[in-house]
Amino acid sequence: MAGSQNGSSEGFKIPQIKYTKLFINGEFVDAASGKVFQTRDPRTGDVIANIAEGDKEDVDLAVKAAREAFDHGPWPRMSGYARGRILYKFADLIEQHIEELAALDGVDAGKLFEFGKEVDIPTAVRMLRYYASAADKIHGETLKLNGEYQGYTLKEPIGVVGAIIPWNFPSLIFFLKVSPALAAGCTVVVKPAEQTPLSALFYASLAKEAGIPDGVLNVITGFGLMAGAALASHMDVDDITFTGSPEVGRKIMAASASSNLKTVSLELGGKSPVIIFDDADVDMAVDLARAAIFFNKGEVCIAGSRVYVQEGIYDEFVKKSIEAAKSWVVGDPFDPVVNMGPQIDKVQFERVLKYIEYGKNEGATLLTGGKPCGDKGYYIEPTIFANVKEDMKIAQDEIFGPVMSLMKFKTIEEAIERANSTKYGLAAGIVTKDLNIANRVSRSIRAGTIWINCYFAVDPDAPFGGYKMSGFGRDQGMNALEKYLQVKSVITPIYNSPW
Ligand code: TXE
Repeated sequence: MAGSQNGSSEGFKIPQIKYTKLFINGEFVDAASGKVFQTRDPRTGDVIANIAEGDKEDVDLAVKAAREAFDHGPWPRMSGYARGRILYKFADLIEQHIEELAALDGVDAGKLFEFGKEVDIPTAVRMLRYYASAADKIHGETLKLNGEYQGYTLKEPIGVVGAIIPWNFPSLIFFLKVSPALAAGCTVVVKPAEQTPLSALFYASLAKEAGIPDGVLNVITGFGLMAGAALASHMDVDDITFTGSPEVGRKIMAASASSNLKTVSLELGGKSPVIIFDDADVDMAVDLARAAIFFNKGEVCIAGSRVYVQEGIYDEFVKKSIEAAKSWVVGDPFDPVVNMGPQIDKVQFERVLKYIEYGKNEGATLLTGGKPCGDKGYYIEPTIFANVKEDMKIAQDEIFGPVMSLMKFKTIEEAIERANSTKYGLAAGIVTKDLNIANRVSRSIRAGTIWINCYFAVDPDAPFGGYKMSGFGRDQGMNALEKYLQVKSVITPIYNSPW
């Protein structure tokens, strides 16, 4: 194992933790109960900081501030251009603090520091600028209508948005949700995951510095069962946008149904197939498949966790994939030679190891990995199973860890059928030089994103979301802006009023 697991990597100083309190109405405040919880470093399991534990009472205060800012404040009323300028400033400030932010996600989530600095947070910044530039381009339609009337539609911000986000991309998913909502003119209450509160609080302070008015962006740190549930069932929240597990997704829908029928959009993970055809360049396919599952320690909703390889290249692919997995360096995420840090916490670490046991017990062949590594922290070896059958748990459930399930197929029809044989439909990868195969397969896979000869090509302009139980609604692209807008029809007589 490369890299040190002892606190900071050589020469790297973990930043001081400046923000640990709830952010309500433009101020950092203690939880009403005075309670705190601990956020931990997955490299060691040690406590990083005590964080205010928000509860129903704090959610009520944050929603009240967001409601007031929406109903009476300047944010939804100012021009889209003015909102966009403030969001651009917000983006500039994030760039000025990029090292510190990448370090916070590194220590809180075990994410690669270099990747955070070079890709993850820059993508979050792009997301913010993408929607900043859209804020003054929100248009309705002109309606000719029949008879004596004509009309137009107005797009209006939906109101107070609750954003409940997970821990695997604390920065990117924060901005995936917050950027379009703010650009639309909404006010927002964010509930970050309890595992990763640090960067979200930092973003709250930068939002204030950028000039986002008080009450427009609030952050309530705390647990899902308390703070998250209170947000989902709040009578004054107009919309909930959620990324997380299907189990919690169901609870959020139920909370909406039994409260005020707020709109809901859900991104609930996946079990995405990567389908590699005989004509593929094997070395390229091995590289792609390795990154598709082991990137971010497999804690990625779009991880390519099922790899289908056509029989002609299967044996070569297997041999090379074992070598590739063995050369994927596990260690301290602050060490630049490292490819993969620790799993987020003890719960996920044990969950992944449990799935590895299921794989062995259900008769899959463990080709490489399968064990924890290091003497502390939550590190797991890059793991590959072969001879995986569709009905095994490791082929059906989202493991959310560095575990690849390899399967052999003969025909295109078989690949399509097997690729579609899970309850999920978030993403898929296809590797082939044959355009006809690529076209046919991409139209036959029931998933929200298809990558042909690439993977993880995420762009703010490409709508992102799931089919089937991967959820509904889209993040990214103009589709996401629409989620946070209401459409109002305004109708008027052309000549004389009938009344
Ligand atoms: O998710 P949860 P967990 C999947 C992945 C992972 C599994 C469990 O397979 O192994 O889910 O992870 C908040 N009301 N994904 O337990 O619980 C919670 O505080 C309202 C896929 O961490 O869904 C956090 O902020 N909110 C995924 C957020 O929901 C509640 C990313 C996600 O946590 C709540 C993460 C409740 N009752 C996990 N309970 C993806 N799609 O990328 C919890 N929360």
